Amino acid sequence: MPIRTVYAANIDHLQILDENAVLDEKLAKWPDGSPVLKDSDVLELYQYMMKCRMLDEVAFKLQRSGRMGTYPQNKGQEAAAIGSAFALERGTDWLVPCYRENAALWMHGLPMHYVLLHWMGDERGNQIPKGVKQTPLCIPIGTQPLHAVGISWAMKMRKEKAVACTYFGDGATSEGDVHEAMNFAATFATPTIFLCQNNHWAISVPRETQTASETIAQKAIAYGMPTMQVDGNDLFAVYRAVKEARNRAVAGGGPSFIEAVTYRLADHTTADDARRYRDEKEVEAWRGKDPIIRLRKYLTTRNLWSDAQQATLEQQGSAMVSEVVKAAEGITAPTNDDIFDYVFEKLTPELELQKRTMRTHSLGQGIGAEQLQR
Ligand SMILES: Cc1ncc(C[n+]2csc(CCOP(=O)(O)OP(=O)(O)O)c2C)c(N)n1
Ligand SMILES: [Mg+2]
Repeated sequence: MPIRTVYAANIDHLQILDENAVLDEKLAKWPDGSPVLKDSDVLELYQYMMKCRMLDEVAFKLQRSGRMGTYPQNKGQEAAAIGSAFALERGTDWLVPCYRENAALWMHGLPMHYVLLHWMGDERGNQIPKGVKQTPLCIPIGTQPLHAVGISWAMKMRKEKAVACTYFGDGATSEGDVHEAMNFAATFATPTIFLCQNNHWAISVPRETQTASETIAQKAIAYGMPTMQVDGNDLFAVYRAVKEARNRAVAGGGPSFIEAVTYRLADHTTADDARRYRDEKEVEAWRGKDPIIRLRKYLTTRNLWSDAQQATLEQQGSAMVSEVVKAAEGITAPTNDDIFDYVFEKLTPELELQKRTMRTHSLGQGIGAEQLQR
């Protein structure tokens, strides 16, 4: 009996707008001939990306001047965030993020200062307003894909035409949770989009050390879901891939995996100094693939964007950023009650006493069992 191949696979890589801002005219159209992204869309999305970058730079300075705890810059990954967010339905689909896709959250209705509040250590930044379909920033690496699968499974049971898109990094794919999430999603055909932002680094661990796989996308093959790699710095490619994944999911086709190949242009967070472990030449090469520069070049070549428009955008952006910072820093101080009010529906007698006295008997402040009974 000859040996048979029982399974063979390949991973497609999609790029539509290349590093030199040259558009693949064929891939930039849907099969019916309509554009994947209209000029007006590209203009709008470019402005979103610029504003995100401007707020990112200011957030960095807030940390450096002691006005914020830690901050992970999104710099370089704006196309992956905005391209995917634009392919999802605001108010219908769920975003289940990590912490490097701020622009997607803002586009789907999160007030921009909430992200700053989060990193300033104010829990109110995590109180997602009603109607905004997203979960708070998730710091425990790789845990949020499980939440996305749970949400999308519920949506499937309720026969809602919606998806949950979860964002995570290359490093997260070494966590068991991500694999359990993928296995469950594919087996139960949940409408989930797994969007891996492969930015080449997990703090100081390079992609090559993270996994022996050639691509991250191929891991999803094992779970039995459609998977592909896209140029994550190419707005068109990210948008197209996520749109296709969404269409498939709402038609009952189950989950998809998308590896967006991008690069973290800044340090891991403000608590990191990437010069200690990565080569400046590598960073320089990726600066040349910056999604914002690429898109501006594209728009300029098509006479859709001018230096004057850029100057106006920068002025508007900087006014907007000041307002966002003002909203975060101007928030009233939390009250003592906030410590108690959001965990239990009804406080236990002991917590009730602590709330009333702002003391805990375990610290020997004279509040004992007899007071608890009153
Ligand atoms: C469960 C868990 N383990 C470790 C950490 C510490 N940690 C924070 S970020 C990070 C690297 C994450 O890398 P990646 O998933 O590629 O995301 P990126 O920061 O590159 O966007 C690690 C290990 C954590 N937050 N959670
Ligand atoms: Mg990473």
